[in-house]
Amino acid sequence: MRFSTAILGVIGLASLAGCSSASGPYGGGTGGGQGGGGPAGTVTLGPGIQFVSAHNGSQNPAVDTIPVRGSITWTWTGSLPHSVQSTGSTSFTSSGTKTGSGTYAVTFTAPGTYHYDCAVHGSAMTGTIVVH
Ligand SMILES: [Cu+2]
Repeated sequence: MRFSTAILGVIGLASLAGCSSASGPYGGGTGGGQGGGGPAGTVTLGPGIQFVSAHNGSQNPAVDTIPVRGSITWTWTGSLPHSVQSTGSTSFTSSGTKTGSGTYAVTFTAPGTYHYDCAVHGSAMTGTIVVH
C-alpha cells in the first residue's frame, strides 16, 4: 500500500493596502526640506464634537502630517463653541473659543508632534499634527 500525500501549499499574498495614515507610525522621518509655501492641512471643527482632517478623514484625533513650514487651517462649522488648544510639551499658539464660522491658521516651523484639543470639549475632541 502506498499513501501519497499531496500537500498543496496555498500561499496567500495578503496585500494590505497601506493607506490608513491615521494609524501609521509617526516616525518623524528624515525631513527632506521641501521648499517654501509647502502643503497645507485643513481641519474642520464640528459640526458635532469633533475635529475632522480634510486630508484623510480622521477625527478625534484628526491626524495631519505636514512638512516643516507647512500650515494648518482650522475652520469652524456648526453651532457649538470650539477652540484649538495646544496641549503637550511641543506647543503652538492656541486659538480663542469661537462659535459658528471662522478660521484659524498656524504655520509650523519646527519639527515635532503637536497635540491639541478643544478647550470646551477637552479629551472628547482631539487632534494631532506631525511636522517633519
Ligand atoms: Cu469643541
